[in-house]
Amino acid sequence: MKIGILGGTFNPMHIGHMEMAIQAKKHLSLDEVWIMPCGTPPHKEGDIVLSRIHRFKICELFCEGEEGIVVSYEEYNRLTPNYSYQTLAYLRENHPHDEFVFLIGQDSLLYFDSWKSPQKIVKYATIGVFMRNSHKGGTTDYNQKICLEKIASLKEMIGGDYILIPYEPTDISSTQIRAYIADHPDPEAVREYILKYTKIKACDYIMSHDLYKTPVKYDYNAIEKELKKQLKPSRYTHTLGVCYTACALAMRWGVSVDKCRIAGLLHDCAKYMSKEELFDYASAHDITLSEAEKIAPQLIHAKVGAFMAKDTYGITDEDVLHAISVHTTGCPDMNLYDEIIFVSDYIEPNREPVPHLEEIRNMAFSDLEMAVRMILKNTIFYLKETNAYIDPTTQETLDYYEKEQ
Ligand code: DGI
Ligand code: FE
Ligand code: FE
Repeated sequence: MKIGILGGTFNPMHIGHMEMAIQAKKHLSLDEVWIMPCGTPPHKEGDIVLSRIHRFKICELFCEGEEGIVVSYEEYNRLTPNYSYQTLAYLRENHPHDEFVFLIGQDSLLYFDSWKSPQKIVKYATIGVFMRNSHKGGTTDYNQKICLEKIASLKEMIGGDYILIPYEPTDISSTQIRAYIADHPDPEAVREYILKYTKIKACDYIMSHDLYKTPVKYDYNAIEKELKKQLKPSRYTHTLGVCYTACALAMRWGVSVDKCRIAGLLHDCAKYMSKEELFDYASAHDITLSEAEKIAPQLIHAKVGAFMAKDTYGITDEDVLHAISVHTTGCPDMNLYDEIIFVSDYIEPNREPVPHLEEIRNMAFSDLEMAVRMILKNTIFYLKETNAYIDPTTQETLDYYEKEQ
């Protein structure tokens, strides 16, 4: 096979990368192009470099449905930055019957001789150079001239085969995307912007995992102190348990630890109120209660809790508030934050043992949706056993998660 190698940090991948891959494949009649994100990029001060899990996943979502353009995991497990000649040596050894074209940009060509061991690189692969068509930095003729001159001098110095790939560069960079997200708090604006330069699934992934956002810092000490005053000691202990379990799940599932930490802390912040107080609070603040909440008032603390989180504790993050408001019954199609708080509430270490608890705890770290489903099944079973009223939302949530599996 003839394979093009397009390496980089892909932080994140965008349409510019994809267009290069497609153009190289077409122009050089390649069988495949391997998008090859590095495992550990060289350190650059001030850059948010995503965990490799996210960078590779975004590339995967990008390459879905693109024939012959695949994500290569050759570098995934590298824990230190490595040089291109090392990667190519490795590829040469492990794929002796394939032919490789190492794809680089025009700018990289111009200082190619300052790379580490360029003479080895050209021994292992043909060099495919993306040459800009009439864009920044001069006309096609000019670009071609400087590329050809450089190639002639490289050939003399280190030998090798070089092919030019004319292409129209897209005016976007990963740096621009990261900066835009960090600077714009409005999710709609961010979504509209990212969609221009990614594909919808990759965009959804970036949005739902809050990637590249500047983290909001909360005053955890002050909030913990206040909760400790308000809640019974056992409820406060449970609260801390939910908080740290939610943090662990945030780490496992790659979402904001801060959001899970604050939602975990505040999820039961209204739990100190009696039924009467919950009704009074709801009516005083125009919080509409469902029929189910009127029948089973212990459900109200979720909605009232979300209101208090905003009103008393000053939390404005919609993900956090939503996760609190649905933490008791769940709701169909919960997002990752909702699911993490819902599950943490059930599995935190101080919980009284219930059937299947160990299995659910295990499952939360391997299949979060399955854990949600198991909890709902348990809860409904327990409510039926005790002849308690079942909130239709709890049932609808279970139905949804059973269909999803
Ligand atoms: O607040 P926590 O005790 O930490 O836990 P939670 O917010 O899940 O609320 C617990 C209570 O809510 C628990 O006794 C089960 C109950 N619950 C959950 N779904 C339903 C429900 N109660 C009724 N009656 N109907 C439901 O659908
Ligand atoms: Fe609760
Ligand atoms: Fe709770």
